Amino acid sequence: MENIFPRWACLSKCLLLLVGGFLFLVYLIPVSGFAETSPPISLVPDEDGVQRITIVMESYSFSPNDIIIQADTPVSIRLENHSFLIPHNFVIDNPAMGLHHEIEISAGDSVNLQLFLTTPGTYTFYCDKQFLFFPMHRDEGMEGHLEVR
Ligand SMILES: [Cu+2]
Repeated sequence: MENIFPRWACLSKCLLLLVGGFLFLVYLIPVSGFAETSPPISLVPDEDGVQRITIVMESYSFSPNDIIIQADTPVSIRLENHSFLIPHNFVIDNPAMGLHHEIEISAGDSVNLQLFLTTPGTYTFYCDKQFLFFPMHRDEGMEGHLEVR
């Protein structure tokens, strides 16, 4: 009678190696975005009165992540996820201002967000994605600020 267990043991080791290698490549190598802060960018409205900005999302950063906008002026934010395989989101949450957006952006995808902020102040945005036991993306550096003046 043939013993099938040694073959199964080999297969499970190969699987473990594949999954481990995948996690290592995707989650542990791209840590370059950690705690980096880009210089603040001041938005100027286009001819149609809309302030426009593109924010690039990578593992694990928003670029730019410090954006100064004008109050009482529409803002159009294009969110581009440049990550390989990793989904991100854009969360901006300020209940006192009635402001809450949580937008999912798949890897390689982009989404447009329209905002109209009337109250000056600093609004924090972040990505709250988390995979298994790994840290939340926000804690890896995916956090930024909209400063409304
Ligand atoms: Cu993320």
